[in-house]
Amino acid sequence: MRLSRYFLPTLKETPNEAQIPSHRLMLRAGMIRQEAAGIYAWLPLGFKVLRNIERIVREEQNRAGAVEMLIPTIQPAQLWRESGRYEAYGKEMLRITDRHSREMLYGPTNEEMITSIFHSYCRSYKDLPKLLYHIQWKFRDEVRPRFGVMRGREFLMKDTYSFDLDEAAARRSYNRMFIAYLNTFARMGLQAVPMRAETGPIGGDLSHEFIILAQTGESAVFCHKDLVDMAPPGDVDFDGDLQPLVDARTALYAATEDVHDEAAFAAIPQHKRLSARGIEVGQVFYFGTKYSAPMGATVSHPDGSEKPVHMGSYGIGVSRIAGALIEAGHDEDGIIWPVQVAPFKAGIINLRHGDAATDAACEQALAALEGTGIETLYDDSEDRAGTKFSRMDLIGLPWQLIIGPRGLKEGTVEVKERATGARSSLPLEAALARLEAACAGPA
Ligand code: 5CA
Repeated sequence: MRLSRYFLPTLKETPNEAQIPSHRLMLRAGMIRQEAAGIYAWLPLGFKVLRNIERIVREEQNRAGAVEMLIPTIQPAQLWRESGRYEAYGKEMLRITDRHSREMLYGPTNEEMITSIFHSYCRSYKDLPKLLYHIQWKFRDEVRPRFGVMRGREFLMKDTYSFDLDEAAARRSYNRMFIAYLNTFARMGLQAVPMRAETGPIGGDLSHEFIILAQTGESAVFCHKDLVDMAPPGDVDFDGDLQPLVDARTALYAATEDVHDEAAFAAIPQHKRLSARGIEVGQVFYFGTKYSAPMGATVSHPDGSEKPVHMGSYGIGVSRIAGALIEAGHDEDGIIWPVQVAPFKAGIINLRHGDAATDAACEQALAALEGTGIETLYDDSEDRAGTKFSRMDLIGLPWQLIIGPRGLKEGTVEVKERATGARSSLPLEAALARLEAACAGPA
């Protein structure tokens, strides 16, 4: 992609409404634009990141045995009256009236609708278990939308719902998601710690939040330090017994502020106690029959009895992760994307636009990189070198290829790794091979 054709409206000034680095950098790097409080347009660079996050989330859901579908954003209020949540949800719910005066709402979550869909088709233990998900926009009229996409009013969520015969089976579904979440966040280069959490308006008595430690996080959290260095489960058999893997993580103390137990925390050896702030990137819930009982979503058991199906729900804040990744990866010059989610894996800087040899070498590099599937942004603008350097650092592409007449005379170009700032001069062919090797491998 040539910058001259792209749409990358970067800002020189730091917008003063932004209080945390990720919000500032997303605005400055031309990733998002605020359209109303807590509502953002995703500009091309931001949208690419969002799609990359979504792809990793989807692949890991599919690997864990969940099945993707898509349900609407607008729902009839009637469904929520059946579960008893219509009034209970309060002002956070955006209520809409259509031309026929029918009460509708913009879904803040989807337990009711998925329960209704499930029950229209599945009536027997033979239909179980089911694990269904979608990736869809939500709306919550938050009291204090802030920190950009971290706490938006409109935001993109992956929500999965499990349907099982009884509590024991429902816990197996819970475990699947628990393990899938650890792998999902690890693939994005994030270390997420599962912590016991409050269930809030979703309900139930078993819940974990997945927390990324960050000074700017909204939640106060407390945990055993060993959890922070634990390796992700990796390639596991999702049909096997996942309980030991879950137990290894839940045996150590970890809780969010709302359910924090001072005495249990004090029992951890002092040097292993971690009291920190964190960003909640996902949450899993087991709530049994909270929705299925009032909504009459029963299934027949092998003994002929009819009982409400046992359910859980499992959310990931897809759009919030874009911000969380920046909180976890930036420096004073800008964003530092991990290769797996980077909007482009490489950027080419042309140091002398109009110089025939430099232009030709840049074109050759662009064709070669894109030919091997490495998405590349070529800064072919007439801006001065300093502007190009700072823009490329700001948008945080993992690799930069810097090409100019002086180097070319000596037969070299420069490769810069954004994360470390390390630069090396080498012939173009060798530089391309280096980038191909660095960007290859499992994304
Ligand atoms: N139905 C359940 C699970 S599917 C549910 O709604 N869970 S939730 O309320 O915890 O939301 C799931 C995830 O969405 C959260 O972990 C968080 O990462 C993200 N999220 C929640 N509210 C917002 C918000 N206002 N802005 C951005 N992301 C949000």
